[in-house]
Amino acid sequence: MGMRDMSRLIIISNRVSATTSGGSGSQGGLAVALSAALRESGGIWFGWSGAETQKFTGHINLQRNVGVTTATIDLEAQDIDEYYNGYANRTLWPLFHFRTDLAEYKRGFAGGYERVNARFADTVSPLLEADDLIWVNDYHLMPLGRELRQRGWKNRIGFFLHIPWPPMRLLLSLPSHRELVESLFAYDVIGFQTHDGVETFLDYARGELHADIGDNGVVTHEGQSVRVIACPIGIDTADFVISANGPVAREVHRRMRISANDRTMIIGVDRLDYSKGLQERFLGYERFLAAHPSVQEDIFLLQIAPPSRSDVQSYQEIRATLDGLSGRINGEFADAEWVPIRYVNKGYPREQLAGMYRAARIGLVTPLRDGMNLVAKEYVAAQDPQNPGVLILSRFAGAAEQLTDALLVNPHSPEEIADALAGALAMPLDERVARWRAMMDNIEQEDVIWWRRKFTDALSNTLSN
Ligand code: GDG
Repeated sequence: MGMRDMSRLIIISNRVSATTSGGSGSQGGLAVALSAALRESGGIWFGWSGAETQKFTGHINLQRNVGVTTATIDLEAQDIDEYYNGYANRTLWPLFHFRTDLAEYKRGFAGGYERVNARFADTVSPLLEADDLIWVNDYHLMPLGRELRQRGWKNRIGFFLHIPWPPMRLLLSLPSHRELVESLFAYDVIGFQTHDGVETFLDYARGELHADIGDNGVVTHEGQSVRVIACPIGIDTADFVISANGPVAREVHRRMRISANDRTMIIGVDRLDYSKGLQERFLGYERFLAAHPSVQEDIFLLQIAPPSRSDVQSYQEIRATLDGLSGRINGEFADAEWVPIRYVNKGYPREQLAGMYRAARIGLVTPLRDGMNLVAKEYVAAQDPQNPGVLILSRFAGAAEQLTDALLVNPHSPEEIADALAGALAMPLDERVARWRAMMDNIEQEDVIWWRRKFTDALSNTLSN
């Protein structure tokens, strides 16, 4: 049992969150989830500081904040370019989100990815002890388990993928797909967000590697076995409910109500990323406005979209597209006292966000592909149980496997989004409460602590490679 056998937990991810108290700024889902997970368990969180150094030295910056020890390294400009902006965010991210049109395949990127994974293994090794449980996170670090094995580590090492696993035929377009997938067999456990992720991985293991698929998700390839599990990430639900009822959230809620002027608010909150379906969301909302002239001025959409990965061209392009589209829709429908879309390119502290979720009658979450999507869960957790709002959720978010009582839509269809908006606005209180309760049951049970336990239990219960 993970925590009970007193093994230290070592979490390794690309970035280590600066604040581990969930305090401020716009932390990504991974950061929020891992700080909550580490708070109870002790151990170390290792990763890149986010800073650039002239020459890579492997110097480790150790810090203790709020019960969590973090260990960070700085990377060189070329590392950041090839590993982070390159292979991670211009090759793997688009490919794993089914965007082969945006994926760039450059040997320099692949080389930088290998180099930085080796650097991670070299620098984390002195911090490791023989019975640590090692938990590697996300697509930036897939070969890290193999690198650690090559340095002699016999620990139990697990890998969790936060993003979708792509269908075999898409993955085949990656020049080094086989080497990348084979490197995963260095792990003892691989966790995916969804059953769909597990099945898609097994398709590749069967179809391309001719691996042996045994009981209990154990896959064997060339003498190496790895256990594959579905382990959906959750939020720190109790903490989020407290935030949503706290003084900051209440004040934001009150101010939002005044500024809404009795209008019904729809909310979207996403990193500015092409996978989040923002363009399709705006078009679906536009379709709704055009089809329902009489309710137009009774509603508005607040879209919060803090920019991310702005060094990558496709992110500059999606930003320009959304600037144009929101401007066009606002120009077309607005009048002197109302704009249909409040489009905001900045982040808010978590407590304020909780108040905004609560002030919104509809949560509109329409990614084209998403590993999980924590915003959907946060929106539900923030609602007033007596008068909850409605979640509209993409079928292609991992969260749709659990939140089956959301209004599920195909985000590619503006008509489906428009219909769901009409259905949500008309939904009677008893149906809203029933759907919310069913979703909240799941979000309470399968929270971030459940996720951590499920993964670390699976890892500590395997025999090491
Ligand atoms: C990846 C996977 C998976 C956003 N704006 C603000 C803000 N946020 C927070 C949200 C939420 C997080 O960022 C975003 O998490 P998501 O899950 O929605 O999406 P990704 O960043 O793409 O995360 C995803 C996740 O990893 C975890 O496994 O679910 O599928 O893509 O927590 O609240 N937070 C604050 N201000 C903002 O303006 N404070």
